[in-house]
Amino acid sequence: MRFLTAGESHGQKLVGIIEGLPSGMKVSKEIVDHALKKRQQGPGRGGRMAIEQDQVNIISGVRGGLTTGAPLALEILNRDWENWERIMTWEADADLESRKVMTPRPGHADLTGALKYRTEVRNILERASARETAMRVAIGNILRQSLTDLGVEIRGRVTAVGGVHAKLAEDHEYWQRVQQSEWSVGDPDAERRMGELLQESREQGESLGGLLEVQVLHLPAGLGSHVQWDRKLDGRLAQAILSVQAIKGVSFGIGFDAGEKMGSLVHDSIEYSPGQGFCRSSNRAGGIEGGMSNGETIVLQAVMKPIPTLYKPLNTVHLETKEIVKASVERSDVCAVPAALVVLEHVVAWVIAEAVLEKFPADSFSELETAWQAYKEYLKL
Ligand code: EPS
Repeated sequence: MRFLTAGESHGQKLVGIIEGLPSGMKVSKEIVDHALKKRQQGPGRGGRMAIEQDQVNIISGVRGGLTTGAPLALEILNRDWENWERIMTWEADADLESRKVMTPRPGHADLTGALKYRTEVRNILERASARETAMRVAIGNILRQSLTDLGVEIRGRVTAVGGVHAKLAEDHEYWQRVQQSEWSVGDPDAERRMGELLQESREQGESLGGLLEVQVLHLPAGLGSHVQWDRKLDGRLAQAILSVQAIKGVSFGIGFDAGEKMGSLVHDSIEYSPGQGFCRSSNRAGGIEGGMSNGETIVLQAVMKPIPTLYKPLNTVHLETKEIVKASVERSDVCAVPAALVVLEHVVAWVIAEAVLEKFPADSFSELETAWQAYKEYLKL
């Protein structure tokens, strides 16, 4: 299974193709659109999100609500295109001058991309933009829907924004608060302080990053493999997470604390109960050992840097004059941590679905479901 996306931030549309899906997977456009809407929200979003109303068009590969096994093609239109058509058109008479960027923004792909591709900065930033993540959410959501049908749940929460840390809990009420929170935070007090910090950042022309956590529940042991570097589930999840714009680090379970503690305080004892199979007494490993899911909840954390477009810009060098000047200011978000959480949940869904299909290769969802159930029975040993 594989996918590709294409599309510029201010181009006509984003497109995506998924290939290698089994037939018979249920696909709901409403569920995809709900995820797309959630990705657009959050208190720190800028002016662009008032223009867009992301919705997916399913072009091929689904009939009567079920995948057919053929490549699935998707598109999401950019409503902002009508303001950018003369600038972004492929036609030879495109207006290449009026939105030319000569002062690359530190922290973005602008400068290195322009040097590498020997092209102007706009050609780089249009594709480097996090706009592209809308399509990755749509693609991940198609797979997430089938994971839900198999009983796998993926959920996420924002655990800190700009140094304000939320109190964490695992109970149902807490997770309901996360669901209802515009920050995806389960601690109302932290949420209030995040709001205040956002206001301060906006006034100061600053931006804010944060910490995020994604969990995958009800996954059987044995997805991924220890035998080769590129089959390890934690390595594959890490790659997917780090591919999301502005994400700079990822860890699993107790994460970097593992380097600070004795082994007995890091590893999880193995337990067994008849009819239930093996489990762990704790989950410090975050659900992955030896590059394989171990049957516990997968728990991973990620760090998002503050968005590098600053309304109070840092210094840069003018590409022509080579003078030190202020970096260009493009319209941007002040904080997109809650939006990034939606993206992380969906890139995780893709990797997990890929690992499921490797363990249970199937041309139809019913074959997959049969093999999945049989394996889960076997694990009860
Ligand atoms: C982005 C800049 C802003 C964000 C954009 C990512 O867009 P614009 O330049 O049009 O104001 O809103 O995010 C999205 C469009 C999106 O859908 O998430 C950037 O430079 O990465």
